Amino acid sequence: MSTDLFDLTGRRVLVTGSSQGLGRVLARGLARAGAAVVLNGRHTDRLERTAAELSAEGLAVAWRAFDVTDEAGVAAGIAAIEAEHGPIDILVNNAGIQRRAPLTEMSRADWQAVLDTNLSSAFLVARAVVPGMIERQHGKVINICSLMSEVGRPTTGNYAAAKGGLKMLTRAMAVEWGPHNIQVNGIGPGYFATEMTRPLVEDPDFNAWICARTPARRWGRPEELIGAAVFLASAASSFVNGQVLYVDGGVLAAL
Ligand code: GCO
Repeated sequence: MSTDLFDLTGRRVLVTGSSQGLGRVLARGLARAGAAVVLNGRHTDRLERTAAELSAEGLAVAWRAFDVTDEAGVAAGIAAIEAEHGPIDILVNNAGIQRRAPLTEMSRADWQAVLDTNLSSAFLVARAVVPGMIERQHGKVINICSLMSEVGRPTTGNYAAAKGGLKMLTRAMAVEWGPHNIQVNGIGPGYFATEMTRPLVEDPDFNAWICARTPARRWGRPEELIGAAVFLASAASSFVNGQVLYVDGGVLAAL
């Protein structure tokens, strides 16, 4: 099997929400596969620090701070990236937050913040990036969904609604942009130990429950998502469109 299938050399990828967490891991993994990476987040200091760390490894990294929920900020940010660095060939819509609460106690603000960041941002950023991909007649969009695109659990109703919507938005994007040689797919992480899930990892009862519930009997390691990202970002997935690839240790396969 030629490894060229998975080579991202000469491609530019934007990963939203990539100054830390899974986004940072995905950005580093895609850069190690040959891509020129553009980091994104809201906090300039974090972006500078992460860019310096990845650059010190010899990776091709740039960054642009903008809020993925701000329509004007997204348009300006994408225009600046493409003017300064060149066209975006691969978009990874990774930005996401959690605001856990029972639905009957959830504020409208927490509902809206999760829907805006985890769902609407993918629409706003893709709407700014994809016209260029259409013009060039090639591109990749990867939406970071979740096992909560399929199942929920108490206190994550806003998150599950957003990630469920992101699965369907992935399909909607795939059918509209497929004729332009743009493949749009999702990655659905199961339970991974990150900054966002730290409270869960450190909860002995939750930790025990998740490990028992997952056929792999453990939490995922963030770097275990890189293979799926490289696959969906590369020529190896040129006829894959509208799919969500779950990387969950088997949890969705189990009763
Ligand atoms: C939770 C977790 C999950 C995971 C992840 C799974 O509260 O149950 O935050 O939502 O973060 O999204 O893909």
